[in-house]
Amino acid sequence: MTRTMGWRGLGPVRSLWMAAVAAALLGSCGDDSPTGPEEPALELVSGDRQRGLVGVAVADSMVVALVQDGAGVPGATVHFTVGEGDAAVSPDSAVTDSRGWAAALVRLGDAAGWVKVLAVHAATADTLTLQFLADVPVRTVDLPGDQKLELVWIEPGSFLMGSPDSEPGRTADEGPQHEVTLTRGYWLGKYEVSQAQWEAVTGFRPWEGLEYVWHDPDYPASYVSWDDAQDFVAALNALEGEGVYRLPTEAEWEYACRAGTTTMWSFGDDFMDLWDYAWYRENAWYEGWELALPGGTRLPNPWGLYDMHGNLNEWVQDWLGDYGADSAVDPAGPETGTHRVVRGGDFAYEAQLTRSAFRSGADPRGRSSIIGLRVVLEE
Ligand SMILES: [Ca+2]
Repeated sequence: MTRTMGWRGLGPVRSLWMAAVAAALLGSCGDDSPTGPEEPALELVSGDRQRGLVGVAVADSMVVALVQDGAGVPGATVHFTVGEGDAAVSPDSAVTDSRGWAAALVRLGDAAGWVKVLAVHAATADTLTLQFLADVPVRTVDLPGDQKLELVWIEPGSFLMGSPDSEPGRTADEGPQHEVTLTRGYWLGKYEVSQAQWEAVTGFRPWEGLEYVWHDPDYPASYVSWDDAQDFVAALNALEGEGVYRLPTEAEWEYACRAGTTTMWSFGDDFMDLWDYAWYRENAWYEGWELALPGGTRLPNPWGLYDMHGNLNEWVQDWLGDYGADSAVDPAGPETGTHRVVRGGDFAYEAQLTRSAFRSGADPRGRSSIIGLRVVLEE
C-alpha cells in the first residue's frame, strides 16, 4: 500500500521534541554540521500526527524526517531515501527506538529546493512520501477576524508560455508558445482564497445555500465572479497594510504554476501522478467529492504553491484572447474582450484541463461552483 500525503504547511512552528531528536542525530554526524549539535535551528514545515508522520524539518542544508507507524510497532525498521530514481540518496543517519519512532537526517547539498523523502515501514510496507521545500520565502498577512493570508515570493524571470503542438490534450489557443519575461517579482497566494478569508474581508458569503460547495471556513471560496474578485482585492487594499493586491495576470499565473518546468504539469508528464498533486474529476467528483477541498490537502508545486493544478479554476486579470508569437514583457492580455481567463482546472473535470498551459474563460459576472481565485500582492 502506498500513501502519498499532502499537508498544510504549519509555518514557523518550533518543536522542542523534534529539536532534541535532531540534536541527537546531528551529534552523531560530527561537529561539522552548520547548526551544531546543541541547538539546531529547526522549523517544522509539515506534519500529520494522525497519519503517523510527525514532521519534516529543514535546517540550512539538512532535513530531519520523523515517522511513527500508526500501529506503533516497537523497534520496527523504517527505511528512508531522499529524492527519486537516479537522484535518490540514503540518509547520513537513521535511527529507530523501542516506541516505533524513526528519524533520519539527510544532507541536501546542492539538491535543496525540491526533494522528496520516502519512508518505508518494514513492518507494514506502508510508504509515506514526504515532500518539503527549502528556502521558499513566505509572507503572512493578518486579515480581520484573526485570519491569515500566506503568500509565496515569486522571483522575476523568463519562461516559455503556452504548450507545444506535440502536447497531448492541448488546445489550439495554448499556442503559439512564446517567451515571456516578468520584470518584477510578486507575492502570490500560497492557497486559493478560503471561505474564511473571503468572509473576513468582504463580510459576505456568495456561496451561502448553494450546492457543490462545502460550507466550512477552511474550504475555498467559490461562486465568486470576476467582478466579485475585484471587490475582494479592493477591500483587501482598503485594509491597512503595505503593497497592492490584485489578481495575477495570466502570464504571472502560468509562470508560477510551471515553477521552472516545461512539462505538462509542474511535477512532470505522467498523469498518474496527478492524483497526488491535484483534486480533479478522478479523485474528487468520481469519488463523491462534488466540491472543492481545503488548500494544502494535495502536494504543492516546486515553488510551494498548492492547487495550481485543479481544485478550483482561478480567475486571472486578463481578458481571454489569442496569443501572439512574439516575445513579450510583462504582458497583460488584450485590452478588451467578453470573457476573463480562468486557469488550472477543477474538481469536476478531466486531467487535461489541469495542465499548466490550459486556458479557459468565463463571463466576468458569472458565479460558479468551479471557479475561485488567488491573489497577488505587489511589493
Ligand atoms: Ca486551483
